[in-house]
Amino acid sequence: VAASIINSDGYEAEVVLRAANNDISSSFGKGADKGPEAIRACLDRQIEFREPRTGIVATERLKITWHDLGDLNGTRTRECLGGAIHTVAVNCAASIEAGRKVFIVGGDHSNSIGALIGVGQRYDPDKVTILHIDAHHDLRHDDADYNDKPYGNLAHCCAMRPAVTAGFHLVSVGVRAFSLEEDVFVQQNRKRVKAFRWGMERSFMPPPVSIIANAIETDLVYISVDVDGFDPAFMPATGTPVSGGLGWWYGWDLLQEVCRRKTVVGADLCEVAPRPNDTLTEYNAAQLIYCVITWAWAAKKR
Ligand SMILES: [Mn+2]
Repeated sequence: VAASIINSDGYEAEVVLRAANNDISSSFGKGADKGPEAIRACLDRQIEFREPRTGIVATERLKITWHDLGDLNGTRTRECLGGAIHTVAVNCAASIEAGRKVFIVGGDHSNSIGALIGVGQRYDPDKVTILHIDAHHDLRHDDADYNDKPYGNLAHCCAMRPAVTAGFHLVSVGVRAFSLEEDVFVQQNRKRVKAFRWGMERSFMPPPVSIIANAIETDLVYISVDVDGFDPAFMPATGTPVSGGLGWWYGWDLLQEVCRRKTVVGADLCEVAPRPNDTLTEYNAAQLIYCVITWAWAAKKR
């Protein structure tokens, strides 16, 4: 049997990759519910075991399992979305309680709502900062302004708002498409929300990653990656692409710096919507997941 990064069938696992197959509330391009399966194939067959920057082989240090939550779409009603979020929350809290590291593999970004409910049951939200890479703030109150069939405050465009309301700190990076309402929310919540927006002035250059890492004031960090935060050159297969996002190696630098400095309590990566004859996005997503596992958890295991 060929070796896979998924090297445990569960019982003794230290890291749980949890497949959250839902795409109920995405607002434009569909297909994020097929993301986990495509990412899994890359983890099984394509990603190198040796992380190139540290030389660490995470699978030699950690037992990593895959837990598929099954089809979470149901009949794609708001009730189903609430159920999906609840399922993610319960499973996330149980894994943390059992001492496991959780990495949610989405699915649309509403999965973060569930994951952070689960994290908030184990950790004081005031002691946790969400490092949020995304083209969008995801701070809408609800999706009624653009959605014909509103999913209310559970939609993927609201992914970060309940967490801020619950008391988590938020550092958003790469934001470059947002509503007036979200802008006002950021201004009104400056104590909890810091935004590093991309391209808001002429000849924009991204800040050194140390500036962003310095903006994280807590030791505990939860990482949420919406792949549309990266430039679509690297992450083309996603429902709401926006040009001019994080560069590939810049994203590595940022994630590596934060993983090195901080204690990562959990993570998610969402919004991979695979498309035919193109594996770049799921491959890059799988690579980022494996990098975070290596830098945040394997590198610190002794
Ligand atoms: Mn998002």
